[in-house]
Amino acid sequence: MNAFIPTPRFLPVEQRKFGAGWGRGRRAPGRAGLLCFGLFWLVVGAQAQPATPPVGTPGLTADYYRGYFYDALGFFTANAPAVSNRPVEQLNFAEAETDNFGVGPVATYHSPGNPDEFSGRFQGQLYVTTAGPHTFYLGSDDAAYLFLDDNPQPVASNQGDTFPFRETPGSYTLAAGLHTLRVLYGEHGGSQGLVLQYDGPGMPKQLVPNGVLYSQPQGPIRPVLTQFEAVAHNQQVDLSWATTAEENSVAFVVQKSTDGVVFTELLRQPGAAPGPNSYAAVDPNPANGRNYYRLQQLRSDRPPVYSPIKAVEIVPVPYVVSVYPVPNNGNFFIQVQPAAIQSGTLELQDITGRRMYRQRLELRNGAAQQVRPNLATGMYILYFTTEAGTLVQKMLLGG
Ligand SMILES: [Ca+2]
Ligand SMILES: [Ca+2]
Repeated sequence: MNAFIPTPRFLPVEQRKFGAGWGRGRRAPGRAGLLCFGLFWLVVGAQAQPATPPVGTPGLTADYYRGYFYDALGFFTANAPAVSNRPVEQLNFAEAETDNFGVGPVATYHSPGNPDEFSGRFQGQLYVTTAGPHTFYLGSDDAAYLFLDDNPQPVASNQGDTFPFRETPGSYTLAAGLHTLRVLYGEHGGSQGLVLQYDGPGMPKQLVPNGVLYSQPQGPIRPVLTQFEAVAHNQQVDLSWATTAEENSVAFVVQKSTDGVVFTELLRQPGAAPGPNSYAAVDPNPANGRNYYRLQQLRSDRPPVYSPIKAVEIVPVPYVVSVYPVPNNGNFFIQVQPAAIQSGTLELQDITGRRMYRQRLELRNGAAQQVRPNLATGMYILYFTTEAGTLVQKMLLGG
């Protein structure tokens, strides 16, 4: 926790000019202008409106096949799947000796909880919220191949069937927007697993979340979440997100974490169908160091959908009290960092320890405050006390 901020606070925007809050702006088709919601500014531009494509369905679809594919990619077109178009939220089949894929008798050899010799094809589209280099981490037992954008070269692959669960990274630079994604996989014998993680601009390594996966393998769709950003600003974190479509959207919950694993609710904002919408919020009290944020969309038609996790570094500001100028004409300035310290008490004693002057100072977000004690020229002892501590120093007034 930031020791200089006494209590966490989340006040609606209108209650506190620089406090926490949330806001939403709605883009109306064909309108241009500037909308302002207190802290939150949204510039909207006129856009051509093409025929409306359907709202994307989160997750991927899986086709499961009898038999092991032995790294022959033509296996998936030469054979008919035994199970088609099964919804899969994300590729998170941790290695196990149980039937973690739920394939049952699709496996050539299966006893309850021990399937061997099956293959799988997982397809859909990946929405990239922030353009730039990404690294995909393909973990599998046995072989697996990841393809993006229908490129015949895999971004990452684990070939063969002689290794235990193995993770292979592959780098790929992606434009913002939708990209086709296909993973080909097979389990020969023993345990089996398949996990797809990634990292990218502002994103720590994480499971590819269901909020950026869409189960339609091709064709135009309207993605739900198109942007989620968390940016450090004056020891606070500015959060913003945008949607193009919001059917069945009950609420957005901003969740935060200091370890990237355990998330707690920071605030929630009702969703607003049909979209598009833009939202913004502020975390006024992030911890020093790394803070993680993600968005949970609560929906009336299905389990929650999650955004990618964004990481923000808060660099602590050292406690500094500046008293100047030296020499002075009897008046002087006090300035305090970090700016979150809002007030302090000044006392001037003469050299015998008698209190000669006392004043409470409002520090106004780090701005220098002038002090006019109107005392005789001479040496004094200055005491300045804030929530962060007490400064004691000799001070020559009017010297
Ligand atoms: Ca097995
Ligand atoms: Ca295996």
